[in-house]
Amino acid sequence: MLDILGNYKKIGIVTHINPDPDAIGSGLALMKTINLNFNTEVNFFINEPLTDYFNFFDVNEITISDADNCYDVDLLISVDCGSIDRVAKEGIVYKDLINIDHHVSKNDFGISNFINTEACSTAEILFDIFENNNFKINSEIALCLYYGFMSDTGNLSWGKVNSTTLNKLAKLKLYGVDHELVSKNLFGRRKIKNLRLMGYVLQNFILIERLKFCYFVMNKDVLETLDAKYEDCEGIIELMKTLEGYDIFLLLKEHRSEFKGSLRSNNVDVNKLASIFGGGGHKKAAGFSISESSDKIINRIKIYLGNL
Ligand SMILES: [Mn+2]
Repeated sequence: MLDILGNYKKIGIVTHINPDPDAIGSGLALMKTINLNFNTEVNFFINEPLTDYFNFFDVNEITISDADNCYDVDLLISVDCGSIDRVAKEGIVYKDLINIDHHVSKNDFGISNFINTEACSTAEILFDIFENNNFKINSEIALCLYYGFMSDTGNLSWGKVNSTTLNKLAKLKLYGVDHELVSKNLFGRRKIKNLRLMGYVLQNFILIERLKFCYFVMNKDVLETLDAKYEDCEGIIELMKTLEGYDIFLLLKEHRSEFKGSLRSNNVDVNKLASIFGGGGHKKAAGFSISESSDKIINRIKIYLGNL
C-alpha cells in the first residue's frame, strides 16, 4: 500500500514530542528507505534539537521545524505517535497524513494507518512494511531499525519479544549491524553526574520493610549539593527496583514547583497507585506530577499500601 509514496513530490516524516530512540531510529530508517527506493524529496522533521544522547546518529540529517522554520509537504508520515496531539508537527503544512505506530491508543488519525499493537516497536512495523513491499534496504537502514527494536524491548528483556522478533533481528544482523555498538549506545553509557547521583540514592534510599516500599525524595537541595540537574536522574528508578524483597519503588523528584514521581513495582499495580495523584502508565511502571509536599505524597502512598 505504501507504493503510493511515489505519487507524492514532497514527503515529510515526523514523530512524537520528546522523541525516544525508537522514534528517531524509525524516522531515520523511513527517510533513508524512501530515498533509496523513490525519486521523491523526503525530510525527517523534529521540533527541538536532540540531546547528545542521540549523537550515535548523524543528527544533521534531521531538519528542525518550528514556528520560524516552516515547510510544505504533500504527504506527512508520523511514526511512533500514539495520538495526534503527541505529533511534533509545528511548522509543517501538509495535505495527507499517514500514521505508523504500535501503541494501544487513539492512533488511527491518518488517511491510512499502519497500526500493529503486537509489534515490539515502530521499527518492527517498518521492517514488515519494507519486506512486504520489497523495498531495498541497506546497512544504514538496518542499523536504525535494529536500534529501534533494541530500545523498545529494553535490550530484548521486555514483554513483546517472540521468535518472530528474533527472526527479524537476525535478518537485520545480516546487513552487518554492530549489535555491541547499539547496546552500548542505548544501555551502556552514563554521565559522571548521573552515576554519582545513583550512588547517592542507593546509599540513602528509605526502606519500609512492612510495606515492602523503597523510596527516595530527590529534592532541589540534594541536586544542588551534588551539583547535578533533574535530567541526571535518568535510570535511577530502574536500578532501585532491582532490590530483592521489595515490591514498590518510588523516586520523587522536585522539578520546578512540583514533584514528579516515578513508580515501579513487581506485584502491585502502580498504574492504579499513580492515578490517585492524577497520573498513570502501566501496571509495572507509572508516573505522576503533583504540587504537594513530599511528606504528604509519601504519607498518602503509605496509607494506600497499608490498606491493600
Ligand atoms: Mn516505540
